[in-house]
Amino acid sequence: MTAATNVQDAIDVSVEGDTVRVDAGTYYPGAEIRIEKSITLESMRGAGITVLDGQGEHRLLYIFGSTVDGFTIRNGFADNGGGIRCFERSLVKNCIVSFNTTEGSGGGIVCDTDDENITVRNCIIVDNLAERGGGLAGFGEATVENCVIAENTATSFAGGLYFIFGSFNVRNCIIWNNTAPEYDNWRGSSSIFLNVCTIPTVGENCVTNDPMLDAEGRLLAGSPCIDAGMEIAGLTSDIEGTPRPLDGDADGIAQSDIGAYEFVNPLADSDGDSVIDPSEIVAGTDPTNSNDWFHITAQDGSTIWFPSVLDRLYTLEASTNLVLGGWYGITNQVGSGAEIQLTDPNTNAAAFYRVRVELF
Ligand SMILES: [Ca+2]
Ligand SMILES: [Ca+2]
Ligand SMILES: [Ca+2]
Ligand SMILES: [Ca+2]
Repeated sequence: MTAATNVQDAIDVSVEGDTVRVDAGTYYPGAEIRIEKSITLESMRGAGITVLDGQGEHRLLYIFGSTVDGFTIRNGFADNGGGIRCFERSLVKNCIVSFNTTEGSGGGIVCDTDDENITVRNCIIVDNLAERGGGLAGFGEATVENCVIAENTATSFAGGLYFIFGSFNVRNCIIWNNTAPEYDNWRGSSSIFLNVCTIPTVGENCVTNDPMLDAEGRLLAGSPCIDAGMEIAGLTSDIEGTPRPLDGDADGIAQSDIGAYEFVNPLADSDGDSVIDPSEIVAGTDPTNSNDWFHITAQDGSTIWFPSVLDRLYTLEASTNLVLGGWYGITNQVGSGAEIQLTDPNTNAAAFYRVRVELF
């Protein structure tokens, strides 16, 4: 899809169980996008480069019973839920929700349900504005997990998070540096808070020290949120798709982080397969699975085979003398997700081969 109006058109012609995929780009839908059936709306390239912009004129998403995955939702405006209004059986994940405004509740997101099956997961919710609940507000019940809710403002109370009635599960979230005349970060006494980083302290395993976030909401080295989260069934990756849990403090024990991004320690080998986490992430292998690492799978003379993933460049290199060193590039190919076969056309001299993989 390339044209903004096509997002709603594609949703309208989809049927239950479909996935509507949106290419990278900035879209100005011109009106609220409505999804009122069980489909998934997902970006192909992630929230960083796939933007829905309301230009300060309308809400971006009204969702009922559907999944939204991987968008930046910004500059929305509405009476409640400036960026997103979601109802039961909705899942919002891997989104960046920013610069949305409401004169009511929930500057970024409002959750509106009587039963606990709205989930907001791995989202960065920052710089939103409301009268109550600058970042997120909820009526009823929902789960908010591994989100960063920071730098939001409310003009009345609850700058970050506000639960109006009912009970919310809040876990592995950072609720920090929000502002309001009353209750800067959160208000919602009947909710269950587990492994949250906020002040004042609340629930179990609360972290009240500065989470040490960078401008994008990532954890900086030394953050008290690294390896301080609880493990949540089915939550096995972060906002960018980096697998969880990783051993962020390199103490030999992998544990999920609090927040939307899993911290990658430059020295850690979380799964013990002898390939460090940053190298596995570059190669596109799973740093939480010791049976998965990048390697050549077959060789026949000067031809070698190996699996590939998207957005990587694979270069076949050769050396004729391992003692004296000197590797030189033979040929390369961009990953497709399928197995790649590369051949050294010079079959005259005996050679050693290796494959270099880098982000492309
Ligand atoms: Ca650890
Ligand atoms: Ca971790
Ligand atoms: Ca490893
Ligand atoms: Ca691995």
